[in-house]
Amino acid sequence: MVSLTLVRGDITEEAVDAVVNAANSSLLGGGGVDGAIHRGGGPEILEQCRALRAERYVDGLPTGHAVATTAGRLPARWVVHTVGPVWSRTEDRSADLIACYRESLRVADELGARTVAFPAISTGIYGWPIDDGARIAVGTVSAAVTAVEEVRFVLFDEIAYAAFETSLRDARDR
Ligand code: AR6
Repeated sequence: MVSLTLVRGDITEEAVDAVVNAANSSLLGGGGVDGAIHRGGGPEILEQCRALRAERYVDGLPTGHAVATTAGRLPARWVVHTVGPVWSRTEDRSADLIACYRESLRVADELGARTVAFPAISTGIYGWPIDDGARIAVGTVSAAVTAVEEVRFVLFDEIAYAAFETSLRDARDR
């Protein structure tokens, strides 16, 4: 069973096998986690993203899918880019958010990664409420069938950290 841990901090500093990027479908960078990963990892990540766009994802990486590149100068070995759904008040897009966690772990398995760091996908610029985002993240990763041994959720602020702590407690009590 995969062990789940919580860390408060910046995901680009995690020395894990794979860090997951909350990307957008262009794969060409952005703000939040995406901006930090490209800034910290350097141009090699963007080069591989451009190649993926040219060869495999001409129309962009679809929401809920995941793909790996080098981690460039980051302490991790790989970056797994996934595209979270934009929060909608009128439409339930949680299947896409679940898919992000599952697909990222599937790609991590293909790479042979044993330790993976996730941000709280979609809960920043994409507006997903943090309590629900945390519940989906913890529920999906705890139920995953994977060779990954440790998943570290790296939370940027106290509110996100507290939301993940609550979800983890609820999952353990169940
Ligand atoms: N380390 C860990 N967590 C972080 C970091 C960091 N360095 N920076 C932000 N967070 P976001 P999204 C938290 O906006 O909502 C980009 O422009 C943040 O507080 O990075 O999936 C992409 O290109 C929040 O809780 O991702 C897309 O266009 C969580 O990470 C779009 O944003 C996710 O916030 C994706 O939006």
